[in-house]
Amino acid sequence: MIQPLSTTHSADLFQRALVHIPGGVNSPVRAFKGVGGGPLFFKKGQGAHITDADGNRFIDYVGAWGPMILGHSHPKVVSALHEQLNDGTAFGAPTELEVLMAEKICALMPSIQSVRLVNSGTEATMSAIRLARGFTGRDKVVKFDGCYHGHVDSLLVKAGSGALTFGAPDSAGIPADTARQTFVLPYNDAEAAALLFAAHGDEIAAVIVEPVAGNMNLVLPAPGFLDALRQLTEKHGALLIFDEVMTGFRVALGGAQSLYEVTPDLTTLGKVIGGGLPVGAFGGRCDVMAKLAPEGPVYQAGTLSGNPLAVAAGLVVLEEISRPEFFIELGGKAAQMLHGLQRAADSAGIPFTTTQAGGMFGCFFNENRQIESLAHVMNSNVPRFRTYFHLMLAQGVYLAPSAFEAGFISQAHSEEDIARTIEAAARAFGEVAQLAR
Ligand code: HOZ
Repeated sequence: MIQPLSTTHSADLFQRALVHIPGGVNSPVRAFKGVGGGPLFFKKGQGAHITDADGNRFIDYVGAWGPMILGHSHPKVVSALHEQLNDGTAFGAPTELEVLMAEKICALMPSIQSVRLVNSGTEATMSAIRLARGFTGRDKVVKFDGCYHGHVDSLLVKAGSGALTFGAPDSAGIPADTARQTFVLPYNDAEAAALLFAAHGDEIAAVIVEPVAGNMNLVLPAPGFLDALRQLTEKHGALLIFDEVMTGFRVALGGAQSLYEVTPDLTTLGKVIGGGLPVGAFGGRCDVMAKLAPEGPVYQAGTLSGNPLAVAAGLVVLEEISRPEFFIELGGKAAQMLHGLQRAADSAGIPFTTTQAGGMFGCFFNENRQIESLAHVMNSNVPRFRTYFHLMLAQGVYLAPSAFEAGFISQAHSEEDIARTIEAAARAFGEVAQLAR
């Protein structure tokens, strides 16, 4: 029997947190409501490992939800931060670092000709939607169910991530009039998109999509889906926005758009480009971006936008991942681990399916080997995931505390980490199978 860890310090901190922080957390998924029990509080991250308040050490497959592609506290990131700390942390005025970051992003993602830095992925998608509306003079936006684009009013409709975890994909507090501006379609359903455009094409400002959906676990785009969105938007004068906050510089150096060879009009970014500090960005076609203030009439601003610390860290990460072999190695690590997990699940007789895009992966307790939509995801055995999650945690493997989040692997995960993860999973699947008997 796998024994639970001692987590009394985390439990105490959670009780204190509950007094002054809503739900005890600063972002809902962290609360462990998707898996039961109380959240762990962390105090240290080094490479592929994180240590909680009780001193328990875990192999980390959350990676701060994406940014930690080099692992925690990478020495080059730490030293860039030290250097920048001595030179100042914010000026509220332009810096050379921002120019370097803009040049780097545009070079690595050629669909981006012009880019603005913001402070989070939510800010990036919110601004991209406003820009698309300002550019087209239209109000309606199309999104896909199970996709999450941050907590933007018009996009928090049938959303993924925490909204899905807690079974409330439509948030309270969003005016009905705002929600009515959003059309929601099933992910990977190009036919539904064609029908919608046939009926409302001249009202639609933009289609926003996660080109690889990472907020309903990990769902890959079906062949032709992204192409169909490209053709429809082009035909009807709407913009195509790829939300690559998660996938950008994560699934491939050029993001999902380079993997699937589809060029969006606008792209939103975050996570990796800040190296673990708060950052976001949106960019794309020059003629569209030119509508932004101070050049154009669409207003957008931010005191800490292009923050020197975040940009200094992000530049180091982008430099490191530009190494030619980087994504081959990263994808190889993920594939090796998923292969091991699949074999372990198969030998325990547990229905299990995995998905992968570069350094992101998905695991489903599901009979279906072809997970293509939110409906497929929802057929997964969530109680079984919860049991598995806690059994992995007890063996020092930290997974996302929700059946509806993607996993992340880093350059720092070693052969030994992967082998230990597979061994732990084999034991966990064994116990899950026993419980099912
Ligand atoms: N929305 C993030 C996962 N898709 C979770 C962010 C957090 O809780 O830190």
